[in-house]
Amino acid sequence: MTIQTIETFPITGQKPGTSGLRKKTRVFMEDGYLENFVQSVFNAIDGAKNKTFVVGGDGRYYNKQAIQIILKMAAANGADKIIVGQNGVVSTPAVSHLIRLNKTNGGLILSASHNPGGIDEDFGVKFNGENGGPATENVSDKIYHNTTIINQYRIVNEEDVDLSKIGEQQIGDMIVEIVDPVADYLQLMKKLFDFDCIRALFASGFFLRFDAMHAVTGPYAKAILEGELGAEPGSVMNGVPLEDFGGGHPDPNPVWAKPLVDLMMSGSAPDFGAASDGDGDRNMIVGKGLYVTPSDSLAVLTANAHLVPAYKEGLAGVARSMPTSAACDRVAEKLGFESFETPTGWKFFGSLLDAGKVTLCGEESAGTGSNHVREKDGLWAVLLWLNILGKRKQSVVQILEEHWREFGRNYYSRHDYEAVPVDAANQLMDHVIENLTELPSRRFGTLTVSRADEFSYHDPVDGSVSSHQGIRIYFNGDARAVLRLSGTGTEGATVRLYLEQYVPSANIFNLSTTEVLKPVREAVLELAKFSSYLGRTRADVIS
Ligand code: VG1
Ligand code: CO
Repeated sequence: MTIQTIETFPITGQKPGTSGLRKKTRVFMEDGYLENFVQSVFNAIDGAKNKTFVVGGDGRYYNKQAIQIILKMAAANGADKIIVGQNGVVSTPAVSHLIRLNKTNGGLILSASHNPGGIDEDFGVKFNGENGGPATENVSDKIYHNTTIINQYRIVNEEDVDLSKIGEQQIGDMIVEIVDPVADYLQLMKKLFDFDCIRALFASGFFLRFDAMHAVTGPYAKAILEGELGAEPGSVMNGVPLEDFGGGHPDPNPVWAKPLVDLMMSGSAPDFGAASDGDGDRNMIVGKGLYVTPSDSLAVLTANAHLVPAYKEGLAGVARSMPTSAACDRVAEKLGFESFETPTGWKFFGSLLDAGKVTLCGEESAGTGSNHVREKDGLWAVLLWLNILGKRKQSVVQILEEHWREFGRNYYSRHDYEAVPVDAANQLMDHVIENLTELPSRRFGTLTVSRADEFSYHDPVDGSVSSHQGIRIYFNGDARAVLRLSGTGTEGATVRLYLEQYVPSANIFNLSTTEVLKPVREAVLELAKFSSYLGRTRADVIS
């Protein structure tokens, strides 16, 4: 085995404080770009010598080539063993599980999640630590620092590994173990859920449609839903992972999963519709004629998880990202456990999960998860819903109606303004931040501001503080608007506007979400001067 040490230059593009890198695929294909990031990761954890890692990706364009590079670099850096999913395809939650199950030193995930794939689209890589979750802020900061000073990386000059062949191969002294990406994950799901109950549900004539969006969950959904649980063959649509996801954005929301949502709103709707994203960590849930917002889904799961074997003792607590609606807080309050509000991103949940403070977590962007892994998990959420439906023997609509009758309803919507010039987006945010202290008691349309701040999070476990995590504006009458800039886009800036209005025990079919949210939308558009900074008030994607 010949180890080469290649001279290189620092790379740009990683956002400080993030455990990963997301860029155009062609940038990743430039000489040394991926290599510099991977070497920076190894350097950040005191090297790879005698360590074991998991490597897998969502199957997008450049996945396989990137894996070969990582394997050769791991060998050159002295790693003992790398566990790789067959053909290099492993969902993010399954990587998290493999890291934990095999007690490895972490894992590298190749994905740009919900961003489109292809040579002219996006690629990404992120590092997860030994708890299976996104690297801690400390490690992320080191990775970032390393990318700015790197001057060499190590790689071996060896043949490619055959990623299609299950079993052990070797690069020099390093073992490469190719595993079935679904098998261990399936075993975990069997432990958590009552598969007989879900089987009985399908046997009773219950129909489901799962849209894998040509992304990583296809093989998992087919094996588990159709294979193990007896859903009709064909229940999984777009089940073959494609390098460009069939040209779409593998983002499970009413815009990008429109065909599924249209089917669910039609006369021939099956009983249950669900979709997952590029790397399989998110989920969208749709009932017959009813789109379930991710915030409501988290609240319903929080209220019903005890019906399922894994959570029968009840929950330690629940956590939601700040922009997620307060619906789950109401459930936690009633059931008598704590609820936490964290910044966007899964790493903050990891610390609460590790400390046993929460059992379930979720984000408004359709990420839901629990203490079974340290990532959000799309298929897990679908199975949890199915198990609850099987137990309660009610439809999604009935369950939501009962939920809202009991807890009231948090009407909710997210409006994304995409590919905005970076300067314009920053000016809009800065303008609101500069005026925050003057906002309370000011009136915008029919609403009066009661409180406004910039969200800052104090981690109750490790005491770390994360500031500037988005703007919260509360209005009298239980309304809230949140403004933040996306950290995952690769073109210009994306301004995310999150709208919420609580209505006690609302009759769900009498009020439209657009109507209910109109006052808060108009108030925040005026207050943040959307038309002057962005030249428009219409959002590109509403979910
Ligand atoms: C988006 C979502 C956020 C999620 C993040 C990563 O981030 O809004 O809730 O945690 O994607 O999800 P942002 O910064 O663009 O709003 V994924 O599926 O890429 O792992
Ligand atoms: Co994802």
